[in-house]
Amino acid sequence: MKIDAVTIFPQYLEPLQLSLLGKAQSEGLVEITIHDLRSFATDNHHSVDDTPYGGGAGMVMKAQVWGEALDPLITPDTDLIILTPAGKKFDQPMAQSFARARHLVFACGRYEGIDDRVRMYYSQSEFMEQNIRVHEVSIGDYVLGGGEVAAMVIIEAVTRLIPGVLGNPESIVEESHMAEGFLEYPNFTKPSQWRGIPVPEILLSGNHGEIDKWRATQADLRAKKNV
Ligand code: 6GU
Repeated sequence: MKIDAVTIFPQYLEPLQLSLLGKAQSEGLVEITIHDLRSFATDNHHSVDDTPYGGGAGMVMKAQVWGEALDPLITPDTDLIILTPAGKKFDQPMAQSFARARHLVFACGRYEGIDDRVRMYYSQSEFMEQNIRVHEVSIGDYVLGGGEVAAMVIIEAVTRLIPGVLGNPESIVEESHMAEGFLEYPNFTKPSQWRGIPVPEILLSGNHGEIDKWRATQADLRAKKNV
């Protein structure tokens, strides 16, 4: 999978080169490229934002700059992901769907967001006909300073679903069975007593039928408690 991310803070996305993703990149499973939006600004001050039409607080990121940055990245069969708190809520089924993509482009907005004509432009039929899809995505009901951290969340959730990226594909199969709701049962490892607290006896029984039932009940209780 190819991933491009466009941001005014390229250093913010540097952790993507570490750990699991660093390894996946050196193995050629994923290729992540970070782009500095400001390098596409053409005016003397390299400005990327301006005041909103209609007035109001904050600044809006300029369509021209985004267009220059995105045009070379948006090729046939690409999913453009615009990060915005107003987007569709990211979840595990969305991660599974993005994990099947060939090419993801992340547009990390700052300030009050990106001029909406960027979304409108790349949503036009000529792009649709080239299998270019535009998604506005949020990672939850709270407001971040920008889309960078949200892009990292999505990239981590998506890339670990790509075959070969995660060491243990069994845990992925288990997760996809839980795709809806997605809350796990509690886990324990040795020792069987820790600070006076024992591991639930059923887990030591070796009765896998009963263990599966107990785990399903526990996952259910957890899901209800966290609503
Ligand atoms: Cl994608 N962006 C911003 N700025 N805030 C958010 C978000 C995205 N998702 C949740 N909050």
